[in-house]
Amino acid sequence: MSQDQASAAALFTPLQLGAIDAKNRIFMAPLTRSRAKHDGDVPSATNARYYAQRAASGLIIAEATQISQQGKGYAYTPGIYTDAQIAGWKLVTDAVHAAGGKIVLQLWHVGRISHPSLQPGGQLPVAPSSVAFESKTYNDTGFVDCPTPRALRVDELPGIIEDFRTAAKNAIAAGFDGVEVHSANGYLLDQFLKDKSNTRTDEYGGSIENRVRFPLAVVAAVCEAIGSDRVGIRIAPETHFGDVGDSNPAALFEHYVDRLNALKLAFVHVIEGETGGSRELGGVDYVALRKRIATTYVANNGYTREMAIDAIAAGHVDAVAFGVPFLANPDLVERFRLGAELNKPDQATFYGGDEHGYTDYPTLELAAKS
Ligand code: 8OZ
Repeated sequence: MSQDQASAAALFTPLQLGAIDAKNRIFMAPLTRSRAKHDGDVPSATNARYYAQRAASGLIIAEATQISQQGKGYAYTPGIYTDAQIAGWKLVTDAVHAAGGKIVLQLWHVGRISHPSLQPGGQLPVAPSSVAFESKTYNDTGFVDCPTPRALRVDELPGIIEDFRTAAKNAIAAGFDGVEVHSANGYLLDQFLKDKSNTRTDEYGGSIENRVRFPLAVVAAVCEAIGSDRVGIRIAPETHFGDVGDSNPAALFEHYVDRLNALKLAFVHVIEGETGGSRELGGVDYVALRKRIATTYVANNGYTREMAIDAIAAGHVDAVAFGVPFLANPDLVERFRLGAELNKPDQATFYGGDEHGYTDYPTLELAAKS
């Protein structure tokens, strides 16, 4: 074994996350691919093949999945609120488990990142506040501007919490090992957390204590539904994705993680810096944040193999979730073991389309034969 392969051992130490045992620390990050069946947003055998190809990952965090039609924000993303969707996801979890992997489902309500064409009855998307913002989404005609959303009434919040609770139970019925609540990237829960998108004057807006109230109620309900040892959360303290932002992200997320600690989650998954962008925004010290988090810390955002080895070996993070590298390299785990070169991803096939750019990226083995 080379010096380099020996140092990679840090990536291959097993890790227990609540009730989920991961065989290594190379996780697959949730990746929106918009390849659900167009009729009913149902996962298919093609989706099962894609995930099973990546089952060597310690934990697959399956793509963001809407908990209701209101929670949908893009064309062709999968749901987890109908019987057909549960049956479709069962194909995926069976294939991943047969290949020796673990898989959790990311539960998603987009809030205002949507368009009436994707909403029940063609209605306006909903959000904590009716604040104009800059973001685009895509429907079956292509990219469209997101309109100014309608502010949710207090009496609508219990229904959304119920939708999350039911979605978590559905995920377990579909064979998932657990769920990750999507509280990042400018979607509904992040919209409540951050003061640029949340201008409410009731008990769900204003102070930090008020802004965390709804997201915490969602996470608590999901924990109650399936057990907190099968629940993780994804946060993005500093992201501006979806035109969110906060005047004091460090204080907001210190408070949020302190409160999440009481729920005894299986893991907290943190996008460090700008989603898909700079890791050095300067507003949050992630090593300090990690110390406040009383459970497993899964790091994400622009990590290379070497950065992951160093961060795990230093004890700064427990596991690293890789997004785009996993998209183009079904055998990323083996490539990391060997220190091998990576396939380059093709941006044109990220969202929508068929097997091309989805299940046809070559493994090292296939590349050697051709
Ligand atoms: C890219 C395109 C559509 C959705 C996220 C769910 O950023 C997403 C997403 C990313 O969390």
